[in-house]
Amino acid sequence: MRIFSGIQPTGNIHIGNYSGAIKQWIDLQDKNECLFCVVDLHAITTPYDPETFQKMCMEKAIVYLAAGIDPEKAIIFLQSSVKEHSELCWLLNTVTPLGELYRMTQYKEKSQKHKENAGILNYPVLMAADILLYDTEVVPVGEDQKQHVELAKDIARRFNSYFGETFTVPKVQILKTGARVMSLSDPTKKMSKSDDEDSYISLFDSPEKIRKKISRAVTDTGKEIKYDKKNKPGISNLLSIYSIFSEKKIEEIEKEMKDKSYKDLKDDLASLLTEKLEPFRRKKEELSKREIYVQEILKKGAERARVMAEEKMEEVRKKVGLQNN
Ligand code: AQP
Repeated sequence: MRIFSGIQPTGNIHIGNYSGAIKQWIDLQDKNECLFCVVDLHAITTPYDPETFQKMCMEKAIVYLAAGIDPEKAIIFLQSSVKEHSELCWLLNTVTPLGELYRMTQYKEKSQKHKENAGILNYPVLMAADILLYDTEVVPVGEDQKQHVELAKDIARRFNSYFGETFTVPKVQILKTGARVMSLSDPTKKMSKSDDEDSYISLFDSPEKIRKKISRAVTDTGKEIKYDKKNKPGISNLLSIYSIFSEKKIEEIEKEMKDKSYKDLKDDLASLLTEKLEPFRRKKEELSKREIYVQEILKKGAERARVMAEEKMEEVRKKVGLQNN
């Protein structure tokens, strides 16, 4: 199967990005044709620093590698190095009703949080272009991106009906566990890298930071360690994170924690995360010293993606009556 997914280069990759997206990518890369992209064009829709932006993009490529994406198996590249993403986005804009963009949850949230711009509104059209450009069959993402992939499917269907069969209609793939990790400071909101640092655990946090952040995580009234999202959102989130990283069922963890306190749960979780995230931190440190190697991976990845994208765009231009030169 052809797989496409991406992460924005701004902010620190957190355990939510890992469990919602990257963990799936690692499982998929062995048996599928995978394209994993650092979506830099998406990231510039919200405030960022142009001076450090290239460094951030490079860092995210390192994160992919450190987390276990194998460049021999998957294509890793920067979105902006394949110009066809932007070109296709423009064409898809012409078949996307504005009303559908205004109802996107992420648009509503981001346009409240930041100064509104057309890029925030058109974010999902660019995402549709990323996906459709490669005739992607499966898009592995976290729960929050489901709505955007559904829109990409609608855009593909609409385009196909106007101009004739052109795009593969993709499927979204969301894991049952870890698709929506919640914020440590407000467990009713999803963990997000653009929020306060205490609200998320980065994949590369030091053991001290992990312990500090987990010890400060918001919990609930009562004493019982029980998964109950409605009445115990804080404890439920900690149990979910525990389950993701221990690969144990929540019921099993509840049993183990039966006579323990919230503090015991936090201590155990901090130790578990420290142990599981340690290899990522070590690999990242190692790769940070090999910048040329990482640049070469991105260059090769872009070359491979470009061949696929150019071929598809030729077909698309022909379909919409534009010139191919
Ligand atoms: N809390 C989460 N739980 C599970 N999956 C998540 N993802 C994001 N947050 C969670 C998944 O991570 C992938 C990459 O996300 P992104 O960087 O493209 O943007 P995002 O979804 O907007 O992620 P953030 O962390 O909230 O970033 P900011 O704060 O920059 O907007 C996606 O597959 C997403 O589902």
